[in-house]
Amino acid sequence: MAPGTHVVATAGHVDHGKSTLVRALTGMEPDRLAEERRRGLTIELGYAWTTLPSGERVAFVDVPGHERFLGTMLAGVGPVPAVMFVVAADEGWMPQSEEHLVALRTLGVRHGLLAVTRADLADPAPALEDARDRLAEAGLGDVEALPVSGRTGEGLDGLRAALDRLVAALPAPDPRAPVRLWIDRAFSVRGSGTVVTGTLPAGRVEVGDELELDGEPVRVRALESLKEHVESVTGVARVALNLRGRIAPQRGHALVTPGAWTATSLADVRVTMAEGARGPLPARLTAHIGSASVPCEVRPLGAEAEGAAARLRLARPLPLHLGDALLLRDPGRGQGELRVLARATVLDVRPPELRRRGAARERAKALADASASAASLLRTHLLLRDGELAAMGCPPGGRPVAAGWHADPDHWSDLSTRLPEVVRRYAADHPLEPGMPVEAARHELGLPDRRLVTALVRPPLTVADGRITTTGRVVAGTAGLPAPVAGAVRALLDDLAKAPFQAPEAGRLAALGLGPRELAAAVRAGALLRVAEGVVLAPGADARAAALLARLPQPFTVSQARSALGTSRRVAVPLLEHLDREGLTERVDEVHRRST
Ligand SMILES: Nc1nc2c(ncn2[C@@H]2O[C@H](COP(=O)(O)OP(=O)(O)OP(=O)(O)O)[C@@H](O)[C@H]2O)c(=O)[nH]1
Ligand SMILES: [Mg+2]
Repeated sequence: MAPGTHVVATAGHVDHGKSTLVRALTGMEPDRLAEERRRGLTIELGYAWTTLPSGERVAFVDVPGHERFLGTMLAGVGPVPAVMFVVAADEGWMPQSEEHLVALRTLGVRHGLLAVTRADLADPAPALEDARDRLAEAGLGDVEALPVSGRTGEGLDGLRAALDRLVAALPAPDPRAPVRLWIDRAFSVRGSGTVVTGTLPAGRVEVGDELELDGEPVRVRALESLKEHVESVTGVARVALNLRGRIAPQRGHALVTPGAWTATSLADVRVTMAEGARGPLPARLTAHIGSASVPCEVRPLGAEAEGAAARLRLARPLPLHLGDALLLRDPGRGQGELRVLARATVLDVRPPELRRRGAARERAKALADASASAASLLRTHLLLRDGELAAMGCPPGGRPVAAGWHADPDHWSDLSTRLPEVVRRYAADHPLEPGMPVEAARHELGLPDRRLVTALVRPPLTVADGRITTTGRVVAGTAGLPAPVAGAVRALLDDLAKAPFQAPEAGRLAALGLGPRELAAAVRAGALLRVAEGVVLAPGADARAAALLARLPQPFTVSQARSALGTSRRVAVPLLEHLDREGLTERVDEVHRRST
């Protein structure tokens, strides 16, 4: 395999020797500004690279340690998968060491090594042991820890070998992943136009590619990685792109594969407080992801006891996927206070509106079990297209129900029981028409695409000439019944449409003139479902009940089933027995059943 390139960010307290070490490893100057050299302080992100003994190449993003530049530090570390954590032997662990570590932990950085610099000034052992323990505790694992001196060169060969082991252990990013390149520098070059640089975390960019910047198309005219012209580059890599397009790129904006991300300023998230931070969160914060830092408002959705679901409103839209982690920082806090407050894990990038009373709490409950998956998204959105799921970062797992549409299984089974009812009611209301127009059924079921309706059609329903016809008697329903019976059954079905499991009481049946003989005829015609003597429901009520029961914690009791279905024991007991016979539920013991 050809040698690859890797990107490693530095981290650590101000003046602990990050830039000196990068300079000693690469022979390149990470502090390019005159002011930086004059003050001996990193202000802007620095970039330098070298070839390791194995032939692998590693680029460093050198970050500032000064507390005033935490935002810049986060922009540098944001898109980078690994870190070289620097602690000075003569000073040991310091406040910005801590702050940087909390930030790395919050961003989910899991790979790194520890360089204890300035080992020529003091015994490195105490600082090394202390820092190694802290890194392990922060989720970086049992990192390699090496004493080095950027001044004397001591330990540098060992550090190069350790860097080789670090990059060899990094997971290989997917070259087919959609591109999201967070811009960390943007400038104009006379004669070539706009150039942006950034760390490409995954995916592939090629000369000629069309990407998007804030919704505007841009064309990649030329490409460089580590100052060499290339035709294409795959992540992880430092890249410079020469762009054509009507754009004014800035740090914190991202170049993305068109259609592969959801640009949103509203996201539902799970908030995890940073180590050492205490809630409640202030309402106004700064969200960091990649090289972006965006003011935001956080609205907790549930009571605190119900977990940490929140709605994030960003001051400008960002291209996001489910599972993305945003770091929330309090821009208002002063010196010595913990400013990195929390991690916000994205759970929905198209959150539903919360209009009704109690909607926020309900949403919080739903988000408590949510994960970054297509199944979880479908529970909220019910129906989504392939492309929508991909743009939300959750490629569909299962098969589409129709023409690129994916459905929540419960919703789909609910629709498939509702369609025959809808068709039957239409036939009753329009006795002279040859069937229900597909478009009318689409409208009635509130579906976004007619192809979903045709996918729901099962025998005895069929589609012909844009209409759903009811071929057999089973759905023909009331059509074959004497008019008074048909009318009475329709009245029952109307009741049942409102409360599907509240079987009509004997008094109601008698008032409608439905005696045992009339009921038997209606059941034979498929217009009613007989559950037990004198207990009738609408056809399909059994499948609908089974779908609802499948959502209960398993196994369940009669009384749990009864309250889930909103009915009485008079109906629940025979209905469950009916479901047992149909194989939709089964008995576990004397009192429990489960869904099959
Ligand atoms: N004796 C000695 N001095 C060092 C060593 N590494 C860095 N220094 C000195 O420590 C000071 C700070 O070094 P930098 O490399 O600028 O530190 P930094 O971590 O990049 O600082 P910021 O970027 O501002 O956070 C400089 O005066 C360096 O010369 C070392 O290994 N030994
Ligand atoms: Mg520096």
